[in-house]
Amino acid sequence: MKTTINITLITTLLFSVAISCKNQTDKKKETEEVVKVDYLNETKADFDNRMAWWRDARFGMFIHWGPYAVPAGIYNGEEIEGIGEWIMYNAKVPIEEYETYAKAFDPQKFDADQWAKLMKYAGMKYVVITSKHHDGFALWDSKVSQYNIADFSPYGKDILKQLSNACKKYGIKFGTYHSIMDWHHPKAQADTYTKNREVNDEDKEEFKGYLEDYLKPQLRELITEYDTDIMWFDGEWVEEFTHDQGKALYQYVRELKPSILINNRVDKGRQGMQGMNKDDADYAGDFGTPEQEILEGTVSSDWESCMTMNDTWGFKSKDDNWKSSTVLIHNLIDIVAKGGNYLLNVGPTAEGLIPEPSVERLTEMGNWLAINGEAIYSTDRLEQNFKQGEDIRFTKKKGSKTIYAITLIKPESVLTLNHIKPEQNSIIKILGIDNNLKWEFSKETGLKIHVPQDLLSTWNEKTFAWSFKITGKEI
Ligand code: FHN
Repeated sequence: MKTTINITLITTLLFSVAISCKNQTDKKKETEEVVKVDYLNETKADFDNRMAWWRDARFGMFIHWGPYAVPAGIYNGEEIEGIGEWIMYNAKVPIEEYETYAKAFDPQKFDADQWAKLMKYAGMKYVVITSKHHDGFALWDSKVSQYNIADFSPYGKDILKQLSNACKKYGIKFGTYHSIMDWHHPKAQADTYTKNREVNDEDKEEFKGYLEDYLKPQLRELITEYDTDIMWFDGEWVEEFTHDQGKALYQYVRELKPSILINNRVDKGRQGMQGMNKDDADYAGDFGTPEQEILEGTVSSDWESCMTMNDTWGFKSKDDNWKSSTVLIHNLIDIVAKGGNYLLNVGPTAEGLIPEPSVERLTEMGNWLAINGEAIYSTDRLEQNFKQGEDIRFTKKKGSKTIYAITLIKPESVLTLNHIKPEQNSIIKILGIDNNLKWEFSKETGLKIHVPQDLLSTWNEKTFAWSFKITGKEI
């Protein structure tokens, strides 16, 4: 009898413990569900903290690379107008035929370490590479689709894995460009890109399936397996994609990695190539994306100007219209003086080489930044005046009284600055030149800096710009 009572007692006890554990688990689960973070309503402090490294970085490399580098702008013996990565659309290449380019894409000369070293030397602090462009081809070993560099191409290896590892080695943040539009996927734009036909309700319904069962699982792979720091969306303009889907996509990506940065092309707010969000709704995205242009003036939100070095993002064998190093360096200075970032593109060849003209320009940008980087990195724009005339730009070192006046042309023997009042004992120098320059200031005549003739005579075609370092304040 005693034994029976004990067993009953123990069973009752275990049962009540089980019930109480279940209640706690349910409560915990319920609490967890209640705690779900709304990343679309982040505090300013959390946002500033998350954006801090990107704002300090100022300069990154954009890479457009994929099977479009194989035709390199030529189709059926003819040069196809337009940007290289759009050849599938512009030449109305049937999917099966375009897949032959993917089958031929075998970049044996690709060297991730060499690319990361070039970024480092050029002074680029982050990279954004096409994980999947509009053609739908994945540059990583995706388990979601066989249409990728590891399974579909003879190359057979994971490009993104190699590059993300190399970037880590050199301290460069790794980001991916991912197209929402997809000319290869049957539930996306595979059947419209050649016909430009009207999008109907069935297309919109199918597109939801593509988003949930294809796009999001591939994003999960990229964010969880490649430790992506930036998700740079594009192709958001397709009619099937909605503002609500954009906000949900932003939330989804942030839940996967709360610290990740996401551009404004995750949603539908972008005002075309000008790149900044309309302010007539709660559009998602951490920064605006002017494309092939620089904002005229300054704005209160974060922005990054993305540009090509020639006229195409993806490699075109016949595009030799390269911007000079002077133009590229002056673009960087102008963008940073206005409080933006510069995302400068390279379009590697099908063999895996960054074109020599790009390497030359990036090397000269690196040479300039090795001397003048302190006037670019971790700087803010001045409150009132980002420039004086057309040939002087200003930046200010974060959290200090150091101001840089950057002259884009060789200055006169007396450089007059109208908006800077130096501290009484301020030493004024040109970065990279150790001479303390003579100067005087008055409210009437402003700041006059004397540049000796022997310094002026050192200015040459590879000087590009001088940064005058001043301790003082904007007036
Ligand atoms: O259609 C794309 C284009 O191929 C390229 O990727 C640029 C660079 O951001 N974005 C779109 C054009 O606005």
